[in-house]
Formats: sequence, structure tokens, C-alpha cells
Amino acid sequence: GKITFSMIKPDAVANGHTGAILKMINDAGFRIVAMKQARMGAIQAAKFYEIHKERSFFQELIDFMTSGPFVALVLEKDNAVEDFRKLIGATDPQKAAPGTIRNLFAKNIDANAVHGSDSDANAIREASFHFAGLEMFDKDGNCMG
Ligand code: IDP
Ligand code: MG
Repeated sequence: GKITFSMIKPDAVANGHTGAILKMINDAGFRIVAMKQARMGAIQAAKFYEIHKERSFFQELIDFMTSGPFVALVLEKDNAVEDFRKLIGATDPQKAAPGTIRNLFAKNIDANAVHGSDSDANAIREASFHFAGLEMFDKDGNCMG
């Protein structure tokens, strides 16, 4: 797939890492299709993460993701989903490979600095959750919504 959806999570924004993380994303060859800083309320966060609603950490995840502003990103690159998951590293920063975004910027498994979609279908769903079609253009100027 050519696009993925990412968030710079509230911990990384609050700690002033937005610029450094955007530079790593840029240097890894991703093009920014759409970007904004926003804040989710509990209802929106629960809807965004509804696939995790049966997991033990669901309430922690919602509390964390609503704790402050995040940066939403739609990113374009060949093999975007897989390559972005490699760039961010494992969910648990203690297991994230050296040089990955989570290895460099995440403190623990819940406040783990960044999100990356896990499939092409989820990338489309997540990008469409946060952005209107008219906000997403590919490199040739074609609307992706
Ligand atoms: P991913 O973000 O690497 O795809 P998922 O398993 O999809 O990981 O989990 C979604 C998010 O939920 C994680 O990024 C992290 O913020 C949080 N999370 C995952 N596992 C735990 C946990 O065991 N405790 C607390 N939060 C967790
Ligand atoms: Mg996931």
C-alpha cells in the first residue's frame, strides 16, 4: 500500500519531540499527505480504538490518548504500512530496535510516542477518521478521499 496513518502521541508532543519525529519520518522517505495537531475527547478516542475495547489496557489507552494534543499524519511511500512499522519499532520501547522512533522517544508501553497503522485497510479507515477526503492529496495532486 502507498499510504499509512500515524499519530505523534500526547507524550511526544508534550515532551517537545514533534519536530525531531517529523524529521525522522521525512528522512525515511515518507511524504506528508495531510497533517494537523488536534485533541480527542473520550468518545472519539474510544471510537478510534474500538478494535481494542476488550483489551485490559483499553481505559488506560483512552485516558492517555485524551491527555493532550496529538499530531495526526497521513503518509505516502511505497510499502508505507510495513516500512513505517519498521521505523517506529516494537510497541514496547524496551523491545524496540536501536534507532527506531519508539527506542529514541518512548518511555513505556502505553506512552509510546507514535502510532502506525497495522494494515492497508486500517490505514484508510484511520486516515478517514481524522481527515476529510478533500484534505488528502497524493503527489500528483489527486484527491485521495
Ligand atoms: P501498536 O501501537 O504497536 O500497533 P497495539 O497492540 O495495537 O500496538 O496497541 C495499541 C496501543 O495501546 C499501543 O501503541 C499502546 O499505546 C497501547 N498498549 C498496548 N499494549 C499495552 C499494554 O500492555 N499496556 C498499556 N498500553 C498498551
Ligand atoms: Mg496497533
